[in-house]
Amino acid sequence: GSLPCSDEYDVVVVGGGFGGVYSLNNIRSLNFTTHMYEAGTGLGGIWHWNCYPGARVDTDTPVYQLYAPELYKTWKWKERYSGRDEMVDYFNHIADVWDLRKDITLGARVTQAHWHQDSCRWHLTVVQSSADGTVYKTSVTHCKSVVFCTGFASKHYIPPFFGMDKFGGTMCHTGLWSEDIQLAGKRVAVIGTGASGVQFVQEASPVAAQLTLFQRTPNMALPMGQAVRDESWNTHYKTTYPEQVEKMKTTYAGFLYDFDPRMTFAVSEEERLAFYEDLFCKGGMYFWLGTFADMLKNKKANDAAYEFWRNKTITRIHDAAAAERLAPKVAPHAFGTKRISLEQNYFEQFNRDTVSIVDLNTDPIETFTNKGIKTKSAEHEFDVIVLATGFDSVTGGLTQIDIRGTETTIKDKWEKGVWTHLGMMTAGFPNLFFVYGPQAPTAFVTGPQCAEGQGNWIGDTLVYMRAHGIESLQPRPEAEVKWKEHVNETAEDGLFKDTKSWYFGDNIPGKARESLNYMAGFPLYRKKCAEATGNGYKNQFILA
Ligand code: NA7
Repeated sequence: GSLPCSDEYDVVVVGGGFGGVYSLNNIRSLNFTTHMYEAGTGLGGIWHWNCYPGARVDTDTPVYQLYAPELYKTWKWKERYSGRDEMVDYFNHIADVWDLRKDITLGARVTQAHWHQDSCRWHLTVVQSSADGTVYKTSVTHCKSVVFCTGFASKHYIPPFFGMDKFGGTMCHTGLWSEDIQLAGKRVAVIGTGASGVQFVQEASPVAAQLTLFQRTPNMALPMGQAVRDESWNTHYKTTYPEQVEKMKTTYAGFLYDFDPRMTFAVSEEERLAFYEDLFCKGGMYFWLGTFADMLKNKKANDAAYEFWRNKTITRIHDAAAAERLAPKVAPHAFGTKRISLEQNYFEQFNRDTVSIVDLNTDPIETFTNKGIKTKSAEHEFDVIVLATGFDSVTGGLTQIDIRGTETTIKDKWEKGVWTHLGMMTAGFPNLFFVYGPQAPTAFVTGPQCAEGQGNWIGDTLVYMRAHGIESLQPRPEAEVKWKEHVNETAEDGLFKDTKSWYFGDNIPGKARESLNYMAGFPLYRKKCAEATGNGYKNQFILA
């Protein structure tokens, strides 16, 4: 039976990360009645959940923040790359300045969203639970529009290793970390070498009695170049921040730098190596997204970048066998076509007697045991097994919820591939918006910038609907077909498509292989979003 409606809003926001807090404030300032439900016990989204030791932002300050003057003028950053706890503090700052908490229910997971055509309303089922997971209330909220801000990494992925249930020690996925887990003096296993695995390894290695990394693919990690942000830095950047923000809007990934227009081999070898060196020393993503224009497009240019990276990296690792595993002579895939992680002494950890690597390509996991992990060649004993195995990225946050539109669910509609318009709406699901989702620049732009760019488009669309008495708005199916063509076309241009990665859904068995991101950069994306509203939205949307 269905529960009676307990709350009614113009717009409900689901999820309290960057997308959610920005949209909640924006939508409220546009005079809609609104409310946010967040499954976690605190705000921050990914920064709330990923509390594993070492969790840290890979985009530098002051880029990685929302741009509202009332927020940045009253906040001071501590480091160039913020740690997870600082991000949680920052979200509390946002909630204070914008007075958000009165319109937020924490510990409230939206498990169902069903469209009711007769009333043109979404009926949401909201399940509230306490910190220990005990459900204490299930209720129904009605709203005209809903904005899912569930992020690109809210559904964790645990591979089905044989015998997992046999393990008698502590086992945890990085995205579901519990701060109670002890690592000091323990024998620790880490599976996975994405951003989470790299950060965890470099943090846990110094304290663990023993750490074993189970690696399938080495991470071509770059030196972070961490730095302190002192009082004078904080004062200084604020004097030019508005101009910096304008600059960010013009670059590919929303950074303060962009690809260099020169081609790799258009300069002399000496010049090229000096440029690489400079990028490397700058730290962060410069060597990835601030390098020669053809690095991610031309195989030879890419090989040159890899060679430089490898030469830099192997000098840091004492043991030749370990060096070959972490930075092999033959690159396992084109440099930078999987998400690059930023590291702080990651490679030096493998110089410790207590830290080792198992190469899963030659020594695969056969089974978990009561005491640890048995690979083809050996049996390892552990107290803690850390699963840094990633997420059902980009789509999982939406497909894991029972979202039913006019005809079907999002999960079923996307069974064989994603269909969206502008990566923000999908046909058959009127008045349903999503932020930081599929077929948007999600993995290739900073979270805050995406939250604002998409959040503003959604806010403007809601205002347009209200002003014109529109009860329902959804993309035309033909607009989706065109968007998919455009997304796929832009993904063809470059080396990314030849590498198996979560960018293309390869990490989840059975997931359709296609570009889950819009890879043509945020500036062009903004332009496409603006164009789509032409002729009163009528060219690309069905209005009723
Ligand atoms: P990622 O980047 O998806 O990394 C997951 C890691 O887990 C990756 O190294 C995988 O190896 C590994 N993995 C996944 N399945 C298996 C199996 N079955 N066996 C062995 N190893 C496996 O997730 P993160 O949490 O690190 O980072 C997510 C994003 O957060 C990141 O990209 C940033 O945007 C921030 P593979 O590389 O596929 O061989």
